[in-house]
Amino acid sequence: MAVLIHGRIGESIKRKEDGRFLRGKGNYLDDFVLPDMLHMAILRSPHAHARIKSVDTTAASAMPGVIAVVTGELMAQHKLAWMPTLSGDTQAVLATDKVRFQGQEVAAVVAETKYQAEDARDAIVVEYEILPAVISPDGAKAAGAALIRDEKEGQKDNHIYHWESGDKAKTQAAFAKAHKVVRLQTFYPRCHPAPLETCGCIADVNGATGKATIYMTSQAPHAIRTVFALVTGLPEQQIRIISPDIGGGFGNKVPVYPGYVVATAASLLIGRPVKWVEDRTENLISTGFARDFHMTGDLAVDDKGKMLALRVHLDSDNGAFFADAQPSKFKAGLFHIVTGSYDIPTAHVTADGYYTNKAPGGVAFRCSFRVTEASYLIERLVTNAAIELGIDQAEFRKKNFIKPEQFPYHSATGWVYDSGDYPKAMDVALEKLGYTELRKDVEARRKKGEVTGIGIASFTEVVGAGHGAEFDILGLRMFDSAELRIHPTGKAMLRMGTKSQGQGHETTFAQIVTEELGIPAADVAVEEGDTDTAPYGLGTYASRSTPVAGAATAMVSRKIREKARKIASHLLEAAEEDLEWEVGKFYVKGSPDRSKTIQDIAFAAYTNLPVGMEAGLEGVHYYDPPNMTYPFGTYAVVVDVDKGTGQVKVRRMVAVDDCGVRINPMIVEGQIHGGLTEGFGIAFMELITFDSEGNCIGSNFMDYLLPTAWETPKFELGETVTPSPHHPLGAKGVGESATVGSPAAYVNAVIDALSPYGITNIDMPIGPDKVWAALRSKGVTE
Ligand code: MCN
Ligand code: CUN
Repeated sequence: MAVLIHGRIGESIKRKEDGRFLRGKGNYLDDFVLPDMLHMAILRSPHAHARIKSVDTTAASAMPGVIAVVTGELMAQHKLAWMPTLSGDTQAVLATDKVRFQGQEVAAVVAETKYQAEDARDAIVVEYEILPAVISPDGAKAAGAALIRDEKEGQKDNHIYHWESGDKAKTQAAFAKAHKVVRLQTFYPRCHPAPLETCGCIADVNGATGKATIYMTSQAPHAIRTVFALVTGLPEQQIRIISPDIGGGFGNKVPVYPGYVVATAASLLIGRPVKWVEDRTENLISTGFARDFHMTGDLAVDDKGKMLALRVHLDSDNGAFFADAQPSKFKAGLFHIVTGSYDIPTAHVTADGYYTNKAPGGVAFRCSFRVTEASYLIERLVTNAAIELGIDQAEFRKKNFIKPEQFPYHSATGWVYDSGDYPKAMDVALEKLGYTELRKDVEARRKKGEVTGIGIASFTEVVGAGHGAEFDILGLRMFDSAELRIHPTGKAMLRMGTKSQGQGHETTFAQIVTEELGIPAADVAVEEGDTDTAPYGLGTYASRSTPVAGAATAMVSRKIREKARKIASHLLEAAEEDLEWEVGKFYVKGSPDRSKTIQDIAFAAYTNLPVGMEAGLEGVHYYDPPNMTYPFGTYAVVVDVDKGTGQVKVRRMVAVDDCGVRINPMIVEGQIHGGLTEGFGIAFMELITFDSEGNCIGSNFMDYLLPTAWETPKFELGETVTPSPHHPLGAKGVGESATVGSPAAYVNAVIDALSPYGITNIDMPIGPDKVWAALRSKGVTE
């Protein structure tokens, strides 16, 4: 009889980590207090662009409790005034020559208490000569624009990169034959991941042993260890990065920030631990932002409504330093996915990156390396095209979807989609929504003068980088790892190269071990984030943990199962070939009573081994996936617009996701709820913008509006399951899907509602002011 083993794949078991989180017993960075610890505060530039004439630290140095005042000049003496970025550019650690964005790090104070450090910081006197600020790619291109990176040899303008993908000639030829070309010019504005916990570190360099232990809010501790070793010259075994519990990352905690470098240098020089924790404004104005893509898309369609070709140009606003985190081959990230869910025969994409006087970054915020922008553009363009062609949005999509039998599908930009069933996900969504009836209802309401509409987005994502040959960060191949040790009593310890920030890894990865070995999930401890103990991995972002480290966990479990079979054969005195595996035990074929559980076998691995066999039951696996995984879904939104105020109300939001096999359905739904909320925030509320002098507007939660349960609509979820053919469990990543797919659905609904008035675009966030102005511009009043 099969025994029920708690926590297998598909079971919505409660999150193991929540016991400590719900009791306020998590261990976040700021909870750590080390003996003799000092505190650091950073002085930031009030100007977006200015030459530094002088930095006077005399008064600050004399303030109570101050141990050191660190300037760019001091860092330069140690060759640490500049550091490399993830994109192979350089970034100032502390400014020496100029400041290039508001909030840039200029100097730091290390003192006995945080308050003393902050008071002394305010006593540093910096003399600036203000320069004109560049705040957009258009500004960066303009004749006579201020040269931002004048310190870079050979840099004569503000252009960073040009990048192309697809087939230009073939695309041009297809456009020449088109029945109709629909154009959408749209801006995906700068927004910010804004995790509840801001970024920070405690650097503890031990003067006696030379070992640097750095507690850090990092999504990728191993990669950071290697980068630190390369930048500082410290031997890598002497560097230990510990990422404790993380209070949300959303991509914000991937980059290396100047504060980490300064705190580490300060600890090294002073010989005491140094803690640095950002406040909210510092987080919003200086750390990894997201998007800021200005996009133009042209879609060529034939007279039967079939898509013929796609042409896209984008200008990317990268801020003052090119610090976008993306695989080094892909300058505009994975924007290649811009043909989305559609069988478009040919496409051509061009991208140009520009320096501006804004904070650097660019990859953050549940984005899978710019898939978000690509998905937004194609889904907006497809709805606009349907409206312009007079075809139903859903029908136009169905007519052009990649068909289930076309997988593995080779996209026009050279990518191979692993699996998908787009029509099915759409059908489930339309059914749930009651689409046919709703469309009639929309028509009826419009006749009564109401402004209402339905928006659809049928997104395709690409997540789970590597494989390592194509995907790397600074040359480090994007594989990932799992190390599993089974203790004599049958309990287990699983360690991985990834790092949860709230995604529930301690639960879901234990469930993979349960599925593969039959050890109950409660008996499997999962540990991540300590580079002294965890196997090497590239970390958690791009929804890669399940596709890569999850696969590694399955593989290492299977390796261990093979050794377990040998031990079972010894214990049962039966040939290995005569043993059958059933989750949790081996039994002799035909005699199910003659069996040994995984716990019996684990004990034997330390007490009663076959002659000549190595003791123990453990292993490690480094998994380099053969391909990415391509989760997808259809989101549908119904909105009502108040003509008088421009207020948009989301009446319905249906989200059907397909992420292959779901390990823990409840956690997956939690991920989707979070993503739909963030997508809602981006579509309607959140904006990091700048005035003409480069002052950041959106530097606090009064101006940068995060949605709460009050604003967000009720989410109605659905699912389909199309396994990934190359993942050992058939799972695809899901952590970013809802943030990627939902903004276009929300905006499409608004555009559909406004389409009778000839309105084709409003840039996010769609506040009532913009809707009101758009309606008034078309002569619509109350
Ligand atoms: N999962 C599952 N079945 C699947 C896919 C995933 O049960 N088929 C589970 C996983 O096992 C994991 C969770 O869902 O517990 C998310 O898995 P995955 O899609 O692999 O994504 P990652 O774990 O790599 O998380 C990264 C992703 C990213 S890139 C951002 S940004 C983001 C996101 O996750 N940041 C988050 N979700 C977040 N959720 C929280 N609470 N906090 C963040 O900072
Ligand atoms: Cu781009 S945000 Mo997530 O990949 O950490």
